[in-house]
Amino acid sequence: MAMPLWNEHDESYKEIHEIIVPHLGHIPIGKGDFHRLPRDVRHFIGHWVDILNPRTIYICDGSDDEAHEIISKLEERGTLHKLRKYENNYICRTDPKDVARVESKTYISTEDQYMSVPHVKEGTKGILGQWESPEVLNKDLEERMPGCMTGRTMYVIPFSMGPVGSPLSKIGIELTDSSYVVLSMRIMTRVTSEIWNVIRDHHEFVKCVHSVGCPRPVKWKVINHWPCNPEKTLIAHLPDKRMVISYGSGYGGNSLLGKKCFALRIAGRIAYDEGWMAEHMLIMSVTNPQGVEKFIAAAFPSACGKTNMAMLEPSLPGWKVQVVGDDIAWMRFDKNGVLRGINPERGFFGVAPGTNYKTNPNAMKTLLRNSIMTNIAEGDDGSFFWEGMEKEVDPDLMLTSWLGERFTVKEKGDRKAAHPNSRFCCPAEQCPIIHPKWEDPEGVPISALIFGGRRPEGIPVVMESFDWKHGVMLGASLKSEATAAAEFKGKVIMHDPMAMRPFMGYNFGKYLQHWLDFEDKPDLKLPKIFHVKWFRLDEQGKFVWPGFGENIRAIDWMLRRCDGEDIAEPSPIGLLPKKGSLNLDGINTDWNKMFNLPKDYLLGDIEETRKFLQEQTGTDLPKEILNQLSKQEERIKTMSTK
Ligand code: OXD
Ligand code: MN
Repeated sequence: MAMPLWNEHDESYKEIHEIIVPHLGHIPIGKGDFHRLPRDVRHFIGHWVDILNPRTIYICDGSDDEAHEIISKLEERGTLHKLRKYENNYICRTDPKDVARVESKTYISTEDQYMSVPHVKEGTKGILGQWESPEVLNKDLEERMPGCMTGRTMYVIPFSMGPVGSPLSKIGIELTDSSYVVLSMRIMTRVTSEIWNVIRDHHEFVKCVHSVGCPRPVKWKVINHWPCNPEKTLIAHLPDKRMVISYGSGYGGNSLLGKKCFALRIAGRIAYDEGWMAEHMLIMSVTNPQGVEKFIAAAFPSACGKTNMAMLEPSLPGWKVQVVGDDIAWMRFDKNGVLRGINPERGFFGVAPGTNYKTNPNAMKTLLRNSIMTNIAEGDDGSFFWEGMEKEVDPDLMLTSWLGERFTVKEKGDRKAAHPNSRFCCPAEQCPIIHPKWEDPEGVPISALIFGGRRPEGIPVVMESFDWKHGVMLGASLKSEATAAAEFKGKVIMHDPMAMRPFMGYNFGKYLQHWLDFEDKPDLKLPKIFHVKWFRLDEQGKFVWPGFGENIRAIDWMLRRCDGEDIAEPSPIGLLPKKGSLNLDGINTDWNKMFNLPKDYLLGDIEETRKFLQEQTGTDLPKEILNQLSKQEERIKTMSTK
C-alpha cells in the first residue's frame, strides 16, 4: 500500500512554520501559540495541515470568551440563532440531509479484519460493525481529505473524556473545520489548555480528524448555512492507531468525535486491551427512604429513554435519584474488586422529542441556559418546541418548524415541528439533580447493571439474571425498535446486543468473551445483572407498566435484591419478583400481564436469537453464550403452556 494518509513519519514531519500553503504562503495561526504545544501534538497538527490545507489554525482553550467569539460569528452568518426566551440558548438547523448518525458509512479498520468484526456466517451481512481494509480506507480518504479544509479555519480542540487528570479518563484532540463542533464539544467534553500538560505527562492522546467536506469555494448550494457532503460521508476508526477520521457530516455522533467514535468505539478497544469496560450505559444513584445510596449503570439502545431514566423523579415518597451520566459509562474494577464508573462526557446530547415536564422535568430545567438545540422548532416568543410539549405550551403559539414551515401548536396535526432526532446539547452541571460526585476522579461504585430495550412483547417488566454468565447472555439477546438516532425508518424490532450494535469498535465475539472473563477473576465483586422492559404491551396494545417516575418501584426491587432480600423466585428465563414483592401501592397494574411468560413466544425468541448470534458472530461466539441459550431453551421447554 502507498504510505497511508494517517501515518506520521519523522521524515515528513513539518513544523508549522515550514508548511507553505499554495497562494497563501505560511499558514497563519488565528489563535493560540502553536510552538508551546507538546511535540507530538505539533507533529499531528503539522501532518494534517499539510494534507487538509486550511486557511488558518485556531487552537481552542475552551474559555467563555472563545465561545462568545465563535457564537457571534455564527449568528452573523445565520448558522445559529438566539432563543430569546432564555439565557445563552441557541437554535441551529442543519441541511435536512444531515440529521443523524450514518451507520452505513461507519467503518472500523485494522490490518486483521477479525480484530474489528466477527467471522460472520457466509452470506450474512454483518451488523455488528463494518470492517474496511487499511488499503481501501486509505484510497477512500485520499479521495476526500487532501485540500478538504481549503478556505476554512482548522480548529484544534484539546479535550478530556472524564475529569481532567483522573486515572479513568482519556485525552483526545479533535481537528475540525466546523465551529458548531467546537461549540458542542466544549459542552460535551472538557476542553481546556490544561490538556497540553496532561499530554506532556502521559503522552497518549486519541487523534480525531473531522471535516465537513466542503472546501471553499463550495461547488454546490450550502443549505441552512450548514456545510456538509452527505454523498461522501465516511466515519472511519483506526483502533490500533487510536484514531478517528470523519468526513462529510456535521451532525452529532458523526462529528462530535469524543462521543460515540472515541468514548465507545475506540475506548471499547482500549478497554479490551487494558481490562476495563466502555459501555452505552447511563449511571445514576438511587437513595432509599432510609438514606442508603446505591449506584446503577443501565444499557438501553439509542432513543429508548436512558436520559429519562437517569433523571427520573421517583413517584414513591422518600426516594431520591441523582444523575452521573445519561449515555456512556467507563467502568473498571478497583484494587478492592469494586466496579467503579465514570461518565466520560460533560454534557447531555439528548433526543428532544418526547422530553417534557412530565417525562423529564429535570432535563427541561437543565435546558434553560447555555444550550444548543439542533433541528427543533422555535416559538414566536423565542422558545424551543418539539413533539411532546403540546400540552405544556399555549396552543396558539406560532411555530417555525425545523423545515421552516409556519403553523400554530393546535394547527400542527401530524406534521413534525421538530425532526424526530432533533437534539438538545446542554451542560450536565446545570441539571438540578446532578450528583455531587459526578466528576469524582475515582468514579462511583456500581452495584447493579441493567439491560433493557423498547420491544412490545413477551419479556417481564423486571427480572434478575441467575448469575453473571446468564446476565451476559441476556444482554447479548437485547432487542429494540429501530430509532431515528440513525438512518432507520419505521419501527422494526432490531437486535441490539448489549445496546452496543452501532458502537462496536472490535470483534463482538471477543467483546462477549471479555465480559464473561470477569467471572473468572475471583477477587472481583461482580454487580448483579438485571433485565427490564418498561414498554411491555398487552393484547389491546396498552402499556402494562406505567414507566417514568414509577420505574422506581422496579429499581427498589432490584436494589433490595442487591442487599440479598429473599424476594425473587426462579422462572425458566431468570429470577422474577415473588408475587407481592414489588411495591405497587397506589398504581393500577395487573401482575399477570407484567410477568406472564408466553411459552411459544419465548421459544421462538430464543431460537431466533441463537440464529442471529450464530450468523453474526460465527466461530467467535463464546461457547458459554450458546450454552446459556441452550439451558434457557431447555428450561422454557419444560414450562406448562398455561
Ligand atoms: C446517542 C445515540 O446519540 O445513541 O446517544 O444515538
Ligand atoms: Mn446513545
